[in-house]
Amino acid sequence: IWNKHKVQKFNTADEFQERFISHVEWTLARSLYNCDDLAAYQATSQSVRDNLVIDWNKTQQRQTARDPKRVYYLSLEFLMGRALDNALINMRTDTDVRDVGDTDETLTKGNTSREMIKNAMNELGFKLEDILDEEPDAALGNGGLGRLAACFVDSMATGNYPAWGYGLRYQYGIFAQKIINGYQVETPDYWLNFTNPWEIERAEIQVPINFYGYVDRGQNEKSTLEPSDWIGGERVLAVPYDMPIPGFKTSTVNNLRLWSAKPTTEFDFKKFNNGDYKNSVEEQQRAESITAVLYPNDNFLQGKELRLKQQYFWCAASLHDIVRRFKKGKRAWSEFPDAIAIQINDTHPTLAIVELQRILVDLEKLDWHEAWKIVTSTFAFTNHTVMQEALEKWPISLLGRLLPRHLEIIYDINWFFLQDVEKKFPHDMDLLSRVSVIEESSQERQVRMAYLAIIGSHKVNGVAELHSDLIKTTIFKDFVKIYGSNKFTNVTNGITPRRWLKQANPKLAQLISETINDPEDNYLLDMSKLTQLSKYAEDEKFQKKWNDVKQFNKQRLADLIKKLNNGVDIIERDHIRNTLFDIQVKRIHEYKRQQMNIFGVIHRYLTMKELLQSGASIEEVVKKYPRKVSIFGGKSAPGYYMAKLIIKLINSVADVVNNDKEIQDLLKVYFIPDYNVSKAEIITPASDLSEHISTAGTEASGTSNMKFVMNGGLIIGTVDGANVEITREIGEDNIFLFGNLAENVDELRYKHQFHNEGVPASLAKVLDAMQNGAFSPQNHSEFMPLIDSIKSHGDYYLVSDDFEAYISTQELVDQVYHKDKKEWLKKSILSVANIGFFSSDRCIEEYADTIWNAEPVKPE
Ligand code: 26V
Repeated sequence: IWNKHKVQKFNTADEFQERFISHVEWTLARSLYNCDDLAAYQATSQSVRDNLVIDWNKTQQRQTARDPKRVYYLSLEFLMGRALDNALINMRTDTDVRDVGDTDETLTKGNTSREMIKNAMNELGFKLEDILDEEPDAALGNGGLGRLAACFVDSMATGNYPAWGYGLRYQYGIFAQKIINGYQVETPDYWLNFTNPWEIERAEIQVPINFYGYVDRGQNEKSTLEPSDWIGGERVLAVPYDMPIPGFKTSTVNNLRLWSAKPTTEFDFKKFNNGDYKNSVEEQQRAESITAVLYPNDNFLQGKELRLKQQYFWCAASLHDIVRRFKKGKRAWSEFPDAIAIQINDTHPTLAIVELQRILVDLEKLDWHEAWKIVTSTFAFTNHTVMQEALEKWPISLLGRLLPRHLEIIYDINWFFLQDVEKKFPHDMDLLSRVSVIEESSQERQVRMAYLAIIGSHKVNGVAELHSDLIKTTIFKDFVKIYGSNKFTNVTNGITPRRWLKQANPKLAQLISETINDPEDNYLLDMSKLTQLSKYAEDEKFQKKWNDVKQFNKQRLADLIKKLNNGVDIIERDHIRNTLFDIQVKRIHEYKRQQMNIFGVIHRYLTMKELLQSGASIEEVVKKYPRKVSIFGGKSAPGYYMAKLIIKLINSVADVVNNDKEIQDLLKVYFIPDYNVSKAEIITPASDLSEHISTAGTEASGTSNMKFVMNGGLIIGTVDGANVEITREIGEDNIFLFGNLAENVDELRYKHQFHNEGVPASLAKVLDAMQNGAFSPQNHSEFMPLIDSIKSHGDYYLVSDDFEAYISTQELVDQVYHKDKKEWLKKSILSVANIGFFSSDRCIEEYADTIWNAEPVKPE
């Protein structure tokens, strides 16, 4: 009977329409006559989700049956963006796709379900593009780290790995950014407002999570190493919401499990009996605050209790889930690391290490050392930053109050670790205090989460070669001495070419598949196929097609900017073709040096003005400074004063430059408000040039650099993060590198501290103009903090050391772009041809082979 009534996928345009209408009428309880774009988006998503759920169930059954080693990717952030278009690209139908009007003879072969649905929607009176635009971004992340996790789940599904992501279902994602009078204003991102068709609530699963309370060691004073009872003081429930993650060209659909907090149905009877009904309910309601909001800091730590609560809530719920699944297999505990690999995305999930040790010792009664061996063989840790201010530390008092038993366990882990160190390096008290998990030097003792993560893992990796080398010689140097260097490794980041090429840049994807004769888009699974483009790099006909795609994408971005700019064009239509689009979009941070970029813009503006005032004609000016638009975008942490001031400066410069009649269309500046994943899909394909200009040694990898190159943009950048490997892959002729090297940064900073050498003339000119109120006529001192940070506070990010090289490299860019279009196009084509290495598929394979020891489970 079950077989007779088996649910089925829609496979044809006709079946899709039928499914769509039934969702409009049943799921949404509306009629076709009352179906706007939002409802159509929801009904389409529900329909597509139906197909995915069928494969999701099959995938999970297959994995249970074959019982392979499973991978769990723990990340506090998953910056997913929109799901529908991606699902349409990835979704598998059960039979060949039958499009609108197809006959047996014209039947479309292969996976063209996106086209089929587009046409089917058309027949129903909807435009797919408009429908897609109704979807809010799932913006459960800050920046690179969160987007990396999203690319990874895509690649893990595509590679058929039995892998789940675990995270939190924040009710509010990263704030929406408004720009008001040039200032960033944060507004809440209530993304679940119209319900989320991509999530499946598993209300039947409720994991109780405890906080506070005390440890009960029974009658006799036993050692903390013996099983102990933790009597929790506050209890909340963790409920999972699952999001299907479809792979590309495979029926594997993996799971992203996000936890949401809700009150227990237990009730404080004491309060209730005292007649305090209202308060006892209110206290329960507070449970929900745990998953209410994503912390909007990037690379910056604020030791907030609620953040630690989020971390434990999520680690405990995920570990409970993982252990429950393991126990169903009835295997010995010693086999746990053969069955499970857990990757922790930065130190945010480090409590999971402690929680597993607690489960094994306190609840499962394993011997301490036996348990610890299991724990350390299971976990691996990825570091994403060397910035001191981002390294997580938690005060002992806070951790001990919230998680009293976990603090004991941390002390014991540290005790055994330090004993091992003492054995290896006797009497080196300095070393012991340097590597201790407990930092004693600050006024309050703190737990150093990165050290705990290293000690509790069998592998530690950085995210680009330069970064992985750097952590071995700086922040984790002592641990290399203790463990040897094999424990430390590199896995260079990657990005998914499905979203960042096929979805974001359909025109380029089509040109590529035509050119390399790959109508089925297999190159998206094997990006080395792109090297076939090299032979067309100097082919004029091909260059023209390539250029046309870029023009189309620049026009698309110009349209978006016009919409955001109250319907006013920034660049005249006719000029888009010969205007260089220079883009820097990423979180606003002093280390990423958006300030250097805008100083460069000011420098260009002032020099152009000087030329004009000395009698030069527009034509003469254009020769030296061809048309250019400088586009910025990105969010600042709400409490990051300097970053917010940089945003204001960009907008103030835009005001002056864009309204300067004399300058005409030669130079424009625009700050795109509320930069997010769906905007990035429009912005990235439109760049001629993008900026990745962090102080050498500060940007661990960067991933937008890869996205821009994959879309045919050239890079101006420093010798930092993945720029180094991008250069190696695409060739140094095809990238504009400049600036000091990481190895010289310490020396330069030292120099600034003790010898005031002043700033180069080119930069002085810029800072003087700012100081004279050129961009803040109402308040001449508005931008003083930015000036002072360079002139008086040691120029920590070394803007003055790199500025002249930056300016002259920009001038080189201008010359190549405007004098030799063919040369430019050649560089662009060769860049795309050789960017294959940066597919996140390669990256996941490296993790699987060298860290997880996990194999794909292929659908038959
Ligand atoms: C750290 C913290 C500290 C506590 C408060 C909130 C918070 C939020 C995020 C972070 C993560 C900082 C590390 C990070 O995002 N690193 C970025 O990781 C990217 C992916 O590996 C990499 O491309 C970027 O270069 C790196 O900055």
